[in-house]
Amino acid sequence: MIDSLTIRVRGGGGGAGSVSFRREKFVPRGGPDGGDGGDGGNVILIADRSIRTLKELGRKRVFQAESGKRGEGGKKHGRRGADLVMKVPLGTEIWREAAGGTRELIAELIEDGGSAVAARGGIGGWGNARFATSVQRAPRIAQRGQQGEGANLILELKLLADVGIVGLPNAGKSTLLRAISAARPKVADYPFTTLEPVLGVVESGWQTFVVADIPGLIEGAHRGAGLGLDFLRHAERTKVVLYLVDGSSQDPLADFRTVEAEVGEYGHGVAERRRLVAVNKIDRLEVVQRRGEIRDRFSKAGLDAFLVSAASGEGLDELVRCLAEALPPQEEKRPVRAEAASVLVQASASDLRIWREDGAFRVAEGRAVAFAEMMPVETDEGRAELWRRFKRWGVSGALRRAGAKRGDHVRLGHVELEIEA
Ligand SMILES: Nc1nc2c(ncn2[C@@H]2O[C@H](COP(=O)(O)OP(=O)(O)OP(=O)(O)O)[C@@H](O)[C@H]2O)c(=O)[nH]1
Ligand SMILES: [Mg+2]
Repeated sequence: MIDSLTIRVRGGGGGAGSVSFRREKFVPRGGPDGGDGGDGGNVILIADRSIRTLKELGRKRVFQAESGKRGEGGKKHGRRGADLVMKVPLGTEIWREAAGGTRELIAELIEDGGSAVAARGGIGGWGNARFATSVQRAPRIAQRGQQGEGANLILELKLLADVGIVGLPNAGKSTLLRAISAARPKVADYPFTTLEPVLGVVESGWQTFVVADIPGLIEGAHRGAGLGLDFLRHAERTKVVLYLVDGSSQDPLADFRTVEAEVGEYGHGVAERRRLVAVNKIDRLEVVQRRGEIRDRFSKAGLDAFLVSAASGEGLDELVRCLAEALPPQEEKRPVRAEAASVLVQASASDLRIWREDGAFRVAEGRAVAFAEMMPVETDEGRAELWRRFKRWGVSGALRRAGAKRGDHVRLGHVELEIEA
């Protein structure tokens, strides 16, 4: 069974750089001292063994990391935005929605503590202190912060069961799973209705766990009778085994012993799992009269049996609560904010590409695009500074070689400029 969830993630925006000048006595305007904006936080997914299903992420579907703070005067840099850390179950696959309805696998978190950056925060903008030169001593420009990366993610998890329901055919295992989860295994009044294990997610208060409805097993199953015992491998990794017996059978305790013996024959530690016993179908008339007697027989055998009806729902709340309690404790599971700053990879300058795009020249190169998007290109000073850097970085030369001349338009990310000189 696959648990799946579609969410929107966005890294925090970078903080804006500051325009500020030193204030000194008798100096009307000191040198530029505007600090840089802080980088935005990343959205990070981390695998945590205390989380069992994607349901535990809650109903929220949009996850945004904190933005970086603005730079300030006195060359004070803005604080970095906090990462938004989401805990997901072990085994979660992270897919990113791509153009044209396709999707790509970003990461598969298999180990406890393994993590992936789902969306990077934007870089903080430079303050005006960075733009001071011997020629321009009082720059009045600062960059805005870069936008955080955004993505639609599909999280997928192949579920592992926490609880396995075992019992004779027709005991009502599938009916029980239908009653306590949204799973819809087939139910019918004949043995071996269920041929493959079916998983359902059960919620009990703040706890969520996965229950497997396992096909019925009969005496001699370890020798291959009925469907055999192979499917008990699905119970090998469960933490609790629920033995379900039909209260309307001749001898419910003997039925339990039969199943117990088969589970013992199977081995692989399943018999050593924590176990709970439930007697089902207590709504049936013949069982109503025998309730006390059935309970006594089980308790004389040292078994504290739950009396339930998967059909009417009687006793199920308590059974589910006790199953949840029998599971190892789950820790805090909501997305948390972590102050731990992870290093942001700055775009490298090595991958400059230029091509024609309906009359304009499109420049693709991480640093140049980020720089242009963050510069105040609506001001003369901002544009002049941009072209000065582009000359130094070889972007202007590359444009010339690509055939771009004065008056031509150049596009970088969502910015469009005209070549002015
Ligand atoms: N009266 C009554 N009937 C029930 C109850 N639970 C299950 N049944 C009936 O018992 C029959 C068998 O139920 P299933 O849930 O298919 O039993 P199962 O244990 O999954 O059986 P297999 O898949 O064959 O192993 C069906 O006719 C159910 O309607 C109950 O609590 N009360
Ligand atoms: Mg069944």
